Amino acid sequence: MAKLVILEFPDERLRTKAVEVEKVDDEVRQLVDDMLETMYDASGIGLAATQVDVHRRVVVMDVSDDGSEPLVLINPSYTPIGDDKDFLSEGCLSIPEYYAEVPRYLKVKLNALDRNGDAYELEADGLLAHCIQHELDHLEGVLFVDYLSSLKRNRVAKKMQKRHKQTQGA
Ligand code: GNR
Ligand code: NI
Repeated sequence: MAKLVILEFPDERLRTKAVEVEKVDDEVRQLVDDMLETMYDASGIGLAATQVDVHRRVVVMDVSDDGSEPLVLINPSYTPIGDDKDFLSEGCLSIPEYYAEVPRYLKVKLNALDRNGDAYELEADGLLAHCIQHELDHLEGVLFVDYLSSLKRNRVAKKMQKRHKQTQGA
């Protein structure tokens, strides 16, 4: 297994739209394992392949308290169950140390393939529902700051650029 590098906003590569996985083979499973290792290491509850600069429709998640329930989503899609939305404070491993309330569907039905390429379906609400919508946005090149005003988004971009300069010692 290998830990992967997570791209950070406003890196333009985060805007890439991911393509469908045609076959769930060992190479895809290796990517899944590396993404799980990267997500757990960063203490995240989800990670989309886009964030590690791989533009294929692969997501890993674990919303359990103790990191014991890994979920693998290949070629995922969701449909809202009902029209209700709620706000929840979201963070993103690609936008470190920034949190904002984002509206998401309260309940969704997820369809995806697992690591064996078998299709499954699951109904989600609460944090899991938020996370599914957040991760699927990544595969489309969308970030949660896109739901904020451009004033706020630009402020966050500036803050991140400053942070990058500091961490690179420039
Ligand atoms: O770790 C994460 N926490 C989180 C909290 C609320 C809603 C979504 C998330 S996902 C995020 C990890 C991440 O950046 N996934 O893309
Ligand atoms: Ni994210």
